[in-house]
Amino acid sequence: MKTKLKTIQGDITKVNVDVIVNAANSSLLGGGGVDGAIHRAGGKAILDDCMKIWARQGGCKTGEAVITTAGKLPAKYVVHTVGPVWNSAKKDEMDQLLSNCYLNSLNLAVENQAISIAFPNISTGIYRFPKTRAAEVAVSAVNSFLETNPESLNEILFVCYDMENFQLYRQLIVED
Ligand code: AR6
Repeated sequence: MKTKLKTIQGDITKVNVDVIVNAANSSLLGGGGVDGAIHRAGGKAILDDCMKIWARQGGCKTGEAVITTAGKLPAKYVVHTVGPVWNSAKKDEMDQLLSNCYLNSLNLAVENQAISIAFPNISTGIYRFPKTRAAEVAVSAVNSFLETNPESLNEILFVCYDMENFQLYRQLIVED
């Protein structure tokens, strides 16, 4: 079955999918924004797993992704990825790193037998990546994943918290 791509507006901690993606920082030890919301709603089990990863590999580099339990969340797993902190002097590098976040998260989800995944708008909050540019990078990364993996997932969701992002994704995505 071909993967369905969807955009919704809301709180990612409430979404019922196998994998919720977290816009984390390289320490993996929590923070504000969606990261704070995921740790609060999922409980201590998520931080415990993050600390184990931290002890093993010293955190997570920008563009890379790691997987933990989802604790009390409806999801099975949380994939923590670290988006780039926007730097307008390095636009191409920014795009590549943000694209890597989406691709590495999707690959990790598939490796863990997930069939559905939800993404927040990585880097568009505290890390200040321009929203239009971030949405274009996100959609193009997901589309390039789907070219080589058209059926490995049932559903990919973009969960937009703010109206501006929701409108942007609505324009970029043609839902079937
Ligand atoms: N559900 C979905 N999206 C959300 C939620 C939520 N509950 N809460 C916020 N957003 P941000 P970043 C949106 O700042 O820019 C943390 O401190 C928000 O509107 O969470 O990647 C980390 O530890 C925005 O569109 O992440 C890092 O230090 C998007 O999520 C740093 O922030 C991302 O905003 C990462 O910054």
